[in-house]
Amino acid sequence: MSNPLYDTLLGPQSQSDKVFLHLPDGDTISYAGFVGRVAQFAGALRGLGVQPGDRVALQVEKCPDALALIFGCIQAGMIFLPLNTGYTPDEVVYFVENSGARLLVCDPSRADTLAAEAARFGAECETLGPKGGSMSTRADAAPTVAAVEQRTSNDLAAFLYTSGTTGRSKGAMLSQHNLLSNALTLVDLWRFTDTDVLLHALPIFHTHGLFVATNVILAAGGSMVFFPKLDDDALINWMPRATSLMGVPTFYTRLLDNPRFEGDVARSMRLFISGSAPLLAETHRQFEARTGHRILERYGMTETNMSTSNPYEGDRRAGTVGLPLPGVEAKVCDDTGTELPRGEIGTLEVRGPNVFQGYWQMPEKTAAELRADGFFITGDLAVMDTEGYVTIVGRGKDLIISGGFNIYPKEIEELLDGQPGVLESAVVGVPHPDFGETPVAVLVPLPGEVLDLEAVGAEVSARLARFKHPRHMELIDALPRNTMGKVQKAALRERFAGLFSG
Ligand code: MCA
Ligand code: AMP
Repeated sequence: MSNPLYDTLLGPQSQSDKVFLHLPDGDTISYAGFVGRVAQFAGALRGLGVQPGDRVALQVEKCPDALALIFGCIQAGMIFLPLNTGYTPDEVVYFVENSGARLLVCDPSRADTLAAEAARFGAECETLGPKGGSMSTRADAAPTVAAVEQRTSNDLAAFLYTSGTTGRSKGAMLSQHNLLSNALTLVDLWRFTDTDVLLHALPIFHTHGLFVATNVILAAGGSMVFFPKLDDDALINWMPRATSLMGVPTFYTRLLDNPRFEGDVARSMRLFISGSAPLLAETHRQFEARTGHRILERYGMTETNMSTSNPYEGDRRAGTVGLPLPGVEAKVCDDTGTELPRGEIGTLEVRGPNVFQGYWQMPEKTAAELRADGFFITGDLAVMDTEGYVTIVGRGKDLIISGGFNIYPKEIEELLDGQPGVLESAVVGVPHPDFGETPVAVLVPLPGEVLDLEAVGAEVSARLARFKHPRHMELIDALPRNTMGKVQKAALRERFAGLFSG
């Protein structure tokens, strides 16, 4: 094979009239049409002088052209890094600099700010959005057939940036094999076929919406209804024509909150999948009571794609993330990596073709998380029962997951600590009915200072993506600390536990 990812996901259907994308307005894009558009983007990228192995940073709104550009990178052998559309220019510039991107493609509305910044790091800037942009115009002028760049399974396909408990984001390097092996395993495990119609309302800048949802549908030759974002009414309107849905838990709580979501609406559906954050067992039960469907929960990470899943046939256990995927080993370990007896709580470690190639230009961070024997230390606290079912019981890492987006308190705390008049701060995740968890910040003023929380909030808004903003900020005289001087975040979590749930 000359380019395994391209050849497997796009090759077989390149001449097919079958619908790949249903757009919410009723338009469709066939497989042949999509493959032609991908070729045009591959041509446009080459025309800009971008070479195989170069990095291409993408901060683009979800639309068919954005997806075609991603696959254009694959066809032309470039490494793409999809970025959250909520990131501020400050955040985007870090990724451009860190990755050494040759090209940044952003929304036309952001080009004025980002082009000059990208140029400082030697990157060209092009635009693409749902209504077009310079990159789409270049693609329009390119032929619908283009050479497929020779790649091997070990070549890198994508960098996905993931934050850490300390310092700034790390670029997780994912090879063609990481992505392809996982997609093929999931097609098999979840029984996807060319008759499937997936409701796709996830963003395409994360593993879930891109490498799980999109790659699984392409590998199966199915179709997807491609929504720009989650809109539960639109999902309900399309559901009788669909077979499957992949979502974060917020998808399911919003559907359950919608009075139009009645059992009959889901009559054609065969599978509802949840992941990226814990699904409450209560949501699982309510969903089954309403629809008769047991949600299939699975577990993964940016660094590993999917690692465990509840079974398609067999017992889908509420509150668990199921069994290790075929070909993936998972064990619950102590700090030294020694496996603990079943039933004991420890850190989950995973190994298999799904596990990434390390963090871009961060060998120490790679060595700290990826053991020499290939096991990746997930940082999730888990327990495995005698049958192999894994339950995630907590996190060893200081991480908040809000509506499926990861937020590292450290990043917010560093920003807050740097504000005038702030002595120190702490950020914790507290339960939120819609997003699962949300950040709350407490700030200790410098002695004798009066802190202006509004000014602090304005700085947070300017610097950090909206989803990271603390939904509540409060002044406090001193942070609760234990005798070792460590901030007792559990006490803060407890103090604010009822803030949004009452
Ligand atoms: C939007 N907002 C959020 C979030 N999303 N705030 C906190 N957390 C969020 N996740 C902000 C908006 O900017 C807006 O701000 C306000 O909240 C309300 O927006 P709304 O329109 O209600 O939001 P939405 O567009 O409906 O989005 C909510 C969402 C979305 C559907 C939960 O965030 C989403 O699609 N999340 C999925 C993320 C995902 O794909 N994760 C997978 C990561 P304002 O107050 O200014 O109006 S991959 C992964 O984790 C691993 C590998 C795995 O296992 O899959
Ligand atoms: P990310 O770094 O965005 O890939 O997020 C990965 C993290 O999301 C994991 O380390 C888990 O903490 C969490 N996660 C993903 N799926 C699940 C799940 N089904 N249940 C609980 N946590 C999950």
